Amino acid sequence: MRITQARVIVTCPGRNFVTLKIVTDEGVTGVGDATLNGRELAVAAYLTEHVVPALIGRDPARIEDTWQYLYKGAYWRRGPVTMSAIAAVDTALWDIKGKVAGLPVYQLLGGRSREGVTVYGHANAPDTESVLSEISAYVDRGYRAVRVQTGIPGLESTYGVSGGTAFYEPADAAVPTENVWSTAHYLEHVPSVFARVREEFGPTLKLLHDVHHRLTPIEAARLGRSLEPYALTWIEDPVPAELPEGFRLIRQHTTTPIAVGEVFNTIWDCQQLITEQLIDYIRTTVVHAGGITHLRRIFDLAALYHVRSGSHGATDLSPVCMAAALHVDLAIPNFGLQEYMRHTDETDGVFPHSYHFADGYLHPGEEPGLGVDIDEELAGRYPYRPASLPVNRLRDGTMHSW
Ligand code: CS2
Ligand code: MG
Repeated sequence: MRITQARVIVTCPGRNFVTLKIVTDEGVTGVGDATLNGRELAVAAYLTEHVVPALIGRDPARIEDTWQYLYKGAYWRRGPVTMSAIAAVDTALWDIKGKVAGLPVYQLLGGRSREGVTVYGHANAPDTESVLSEISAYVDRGYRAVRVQTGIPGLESTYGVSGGTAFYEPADAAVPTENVWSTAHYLEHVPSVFARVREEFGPTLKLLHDVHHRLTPIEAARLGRSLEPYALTWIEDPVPAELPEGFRLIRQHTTTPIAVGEVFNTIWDCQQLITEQLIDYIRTTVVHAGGITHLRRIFDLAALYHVRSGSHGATDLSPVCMAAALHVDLAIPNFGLQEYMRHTDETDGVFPHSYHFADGYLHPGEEPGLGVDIDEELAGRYPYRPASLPVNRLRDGTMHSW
């Protein structure tokens, strides 16, 4: 079998997605997600100009060799653009391998290690009282874990709180929207949210919270300690993750578990955090961390250090990524949680898939391969629309992490 074509498909069914479709001379095709929120065309160009020409004529069965070729052969290694492009190729080749074998990909990864993939949804609302009904809606749908984000009194907007729609999409303008942030207002408010949520829902519902890179280590230590009475499953991205040593300071002060990794692209990005046990969950995902092949390496390293998976699964990761993630989630021994921000009907129409939600679990389905595809005719009806993630400033205008 040989690769004869690889199409880079950019579509915007409500938000932008980049998909790679690899075609072989025996008619078997595979798909991979290459979406990088706000930088979609950079990955599309990298694929079109620097990857696709080298794929034509290759044996699609050689997944590892192709990964090594694209990684070591690039010279300029790592980074979100390069690794998202490699991820798309890798994911599509696993899709093809499953179809050729007549097996769902999770069977190629060692088979089922659990009955289903426990997912968490996003409850978000402008204030504490209104977030309670959002949480109830997830509990009523059978979710066992819920991420909780609310507005911050005194701030016009904050991360994770949508304008009243169920689908939170932060890339809301071609030129970045400017948000304003106050750590003092945030640290003052968040503990009261979880005190109220625990009062309403009791001690066992898994609760998560995304700090979204906005604190210093000592501020994160204060937040973690203030949330200890509410036993969160994790606080996520407490600080910008460029300084692994900073997490030692957080660990010295609090037992609140930490989840990090959605912005990481390789095992080297998270190696120190894992081997020093500075985190409890690693959130790397198929589309941004080099595909199924590399993600398994990260999770295998994590398993040696009691670190569990908690893969990113926002709406800006396409159903192709979600499908691939579920096959990995089902098979690995150290699965923790899978984020699942449901896509819109428009998006689901472009990406028909076999994964489905039942009794609090997502199931990838039993179709050979990944169980997902792209309807290229329908995708063609949704042209790309420039959209950037916001930027964040402090009240005095100082640039801050968004
Ligand atoms: C967030 C994301 O889902 C999460 O945990 O961090 O919504 C993130 O902000 C977006 O994926 C960025 O595109
Ligand atoms: Mg996050």
